[in-house]
Amino acid sequence: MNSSLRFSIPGAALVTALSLSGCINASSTVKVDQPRRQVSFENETAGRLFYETLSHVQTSRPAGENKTSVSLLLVNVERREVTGPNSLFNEAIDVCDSDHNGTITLTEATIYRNAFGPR
Ligand SMILES: [Ca+2]
Repeated sequence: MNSSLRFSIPGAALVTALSLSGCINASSTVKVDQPRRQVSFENETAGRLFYETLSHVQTSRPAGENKTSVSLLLVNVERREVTGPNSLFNEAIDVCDSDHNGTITLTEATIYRNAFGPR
């Protein structure tokens, strides 16, 4: 068998597949997360209120998702970014720890629960 013929068969198959499908589609999903930030609580009650509210927020809100699509003539590329649980935790810390001193007081946890907790 001729070596140039052997290498042209996959190329011909690719051209045939592309012409039959009409375009090239590529999609990917990337999970984006970050390290969980350290935080301390004024007391056990503050910690419990924070985690109960965070649990409620996580179950009532769908995971963050960012979708980017690019289409050029015969090429369609789609990329999805899904936010991980540490990102949601850090976001909750940002909201709850209103003075950003790294300690969630009972007052801060109570305000967070009243704003985002179960009704
Ligand atoms: Ca604080």
